[in-house]
Amino acid sequence: MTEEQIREKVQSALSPKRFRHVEGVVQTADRLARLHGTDPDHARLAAWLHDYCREWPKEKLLQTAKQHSVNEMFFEVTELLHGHIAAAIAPEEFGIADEDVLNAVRFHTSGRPNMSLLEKVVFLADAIEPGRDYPAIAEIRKLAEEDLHMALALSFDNTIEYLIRRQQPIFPLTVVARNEIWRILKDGRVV
Ligand code: DGI
Ligand code: FE
Ligand code: FE
Repeated sequence: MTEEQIREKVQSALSPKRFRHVEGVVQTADRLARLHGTDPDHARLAAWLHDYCREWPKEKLLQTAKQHSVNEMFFEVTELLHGHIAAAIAPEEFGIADEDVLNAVRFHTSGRPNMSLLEKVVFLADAIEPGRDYPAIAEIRKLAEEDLHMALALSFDNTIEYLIRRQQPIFPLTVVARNEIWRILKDGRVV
């Protein structure tokens, strides 16, 4: 499939508002990939796909997750399933087989420990695309250009704070990922 064909297929699966979000993530992922030295074509591809299943009803997400043997730990917070399902059906529906691209789609909501550079770029692009707005965004946008890990750490903290304020469950892997990034930053280790 060409990028234009992928774009049209994604557009037909989403509301206009969410499709504009996806276009914003594509642009931002492309720019961050160039800035931080990972493949912009892979970043754009993952960005196009990341919310392909975002508007599916919960029952369809759960049923498809079972069919595709998505690890049951991800059933616990259904908000996380849309990335896993998009990654599970992408080889068949879009002809995409690159594992790094699929993992960037899979983990774009929760993050995980040991994320690849591509996973980090897509995760942050989703958080800072031009259509997003929340109190910490200006700082995270600025850091995303200068210090990818600091931007990621603040983005994790921001998500966790938001979930706590709303009395929502926090997915354990997100906490592990958040702790890992802060440890890397405080130890001054380069990854
Ligand atoms: O799909 P998007 O809206 O672009 O953004 P997303 O995939 O990052 O997040 C989807 C939703 O999932 C959003 O409303 C926040 C929520 N979410 C993210 N991490 C967690 C979470 N919800 C719970 N309950 N727990 C989490 O750890
Ligand atoms: Fe999403
Ligand atoms: Fe998104």
